[in-house]
Amino acid sequence: MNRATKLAAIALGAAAMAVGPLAHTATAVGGKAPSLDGTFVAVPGAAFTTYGQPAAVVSEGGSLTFTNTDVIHHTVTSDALDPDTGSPVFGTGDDGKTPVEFGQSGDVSGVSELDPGTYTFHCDIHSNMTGSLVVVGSVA
Ligand SMILES: [Cu+2]
Repeated sequence: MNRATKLAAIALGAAAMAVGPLAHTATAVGGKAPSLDGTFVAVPGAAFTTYGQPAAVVSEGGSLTFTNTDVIHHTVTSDALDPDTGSPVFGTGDDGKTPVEFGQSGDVSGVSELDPGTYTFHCDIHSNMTGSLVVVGSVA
């Protein structure tokens, strides 16, 4: 290895070290998925198939809005019930099973209180409508 090659190799090594931590940071930021909160949609014909998307994804502490673009009303209602109140752990409206009229949107209450994990839900009116809510924790 001549002197020029040796210098080039050293420079390459330094460049790799400089890029390494930056790339790692970019990956970590991307992996955090910080802005998953959003909307879960029921599409036209949902009552006869499913909600039209299999899962809603929110970040821990985030919120979820249910948008009903079907032609009849639906709820998002957790399968799990609060052992103290007997009410859904999360769902549309204050009682967790308030129908969202077609063409309307409604908040899904209780979502911000959930620990990271996967939770199943259904439509309180159409039991064939089922879906999952994935709550993603932050990557420390
Ligand atoms: Cu429904």
